[in-house]
Amino acid sequence: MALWARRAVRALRLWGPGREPAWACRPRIAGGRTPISFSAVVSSAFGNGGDRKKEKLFLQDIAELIRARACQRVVVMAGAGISTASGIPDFRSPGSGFYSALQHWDVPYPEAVFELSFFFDNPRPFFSWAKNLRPGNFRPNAIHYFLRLLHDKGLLLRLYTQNIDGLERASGIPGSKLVEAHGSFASATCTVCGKPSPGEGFWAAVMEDRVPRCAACTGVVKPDVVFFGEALPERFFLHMVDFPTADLLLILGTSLKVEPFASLCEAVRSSVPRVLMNREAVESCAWRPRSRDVVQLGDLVDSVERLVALLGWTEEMKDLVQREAAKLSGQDR
Ligand code: CNA
Repeated sequence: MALWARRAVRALRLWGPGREPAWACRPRIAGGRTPISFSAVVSSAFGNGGDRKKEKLFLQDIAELIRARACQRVVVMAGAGISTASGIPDFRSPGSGFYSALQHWDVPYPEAVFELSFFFDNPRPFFSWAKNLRPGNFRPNAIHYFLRLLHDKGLLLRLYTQNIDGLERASGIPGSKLVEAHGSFASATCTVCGKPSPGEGFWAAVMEDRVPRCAACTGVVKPDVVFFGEALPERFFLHMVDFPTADLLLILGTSLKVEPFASLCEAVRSSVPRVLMNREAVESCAWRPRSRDVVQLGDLVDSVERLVALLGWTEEMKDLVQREAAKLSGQDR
């Protein structure tokens, strides 16, 4: 069997035996450090010498690996936390997250809003949430543009996003580089006859607090976002080749609570550095860390700006953000 296929099979056994116990290696919470040489960084990152389990990696090391093109097949896993700076609440942040705002609705538990059985019974809480997410309502932020810059520099192998706000596309990242694992609001389909519904009619109904209905059969129309229990888009299976061949994994703004997406973070090779940037340490990066994990806690925009500065890309980022903001403003006129 080809090497990539063997790795893909291994990637599917996401909870296979043989991983290091949590106490064997702690996550590396980034902070001040004495810089080490580039060769030491590459060596520690990819195990070309020394006892690599003892080598710590920091954000600066990751920047050096990218600058030296020792990492040029970067896979990104993104969640709602990359869009909060654009003004879109995430789900689980206490106080500001959508799940905290659900007391106005008669919802048995927060996740029910995204379950088909509840949706068929009462689609209004979902559409009330969807209203805010109509295309064009929000703009990409510095995090989206950092990912765009990774693409422009030929470093982005693929961006796997759980987000359905379309801001990755809006930032100029082409569809071929994207896996919108939980679908998007770009299209909608009748839940009864399966007919695609034209966007204008759908959004007109949602904006007027009406449940959108199919013109052909009057069934409820649902945007093509993935509800709990629904199949993920076929493109999701690209992970079987992307993750085993990645040389850096960035995990940005996600609680890693939703499967099967969350377990992808286990699917990169064990020698591949994983960088988690989030407010808090999450899931396996917290309780089953790998020796080459870098955990950068705090506000994501700050963390990304720090990485951009370490990469020496600050001016390029500013230019890109200005150019793209002007383009989007032009489209609004
Ligand atoms: P989540 O469970 O709400 O987790 C978000 C994570 O991001 C949390 O760990 C937060 O602490 C963290 N976070 C939020 N803002 C920041 C910030 N500024 N800096 C650093 N960390 C931050 O959301 P997930 O994406 O993990 O859950 C998957 C769900 C959420 C998917 O099915 C999405 O469709 C769904 N969702 C998407 C959007 C969107 O498209 N923008 C918005 C809300 C929910």
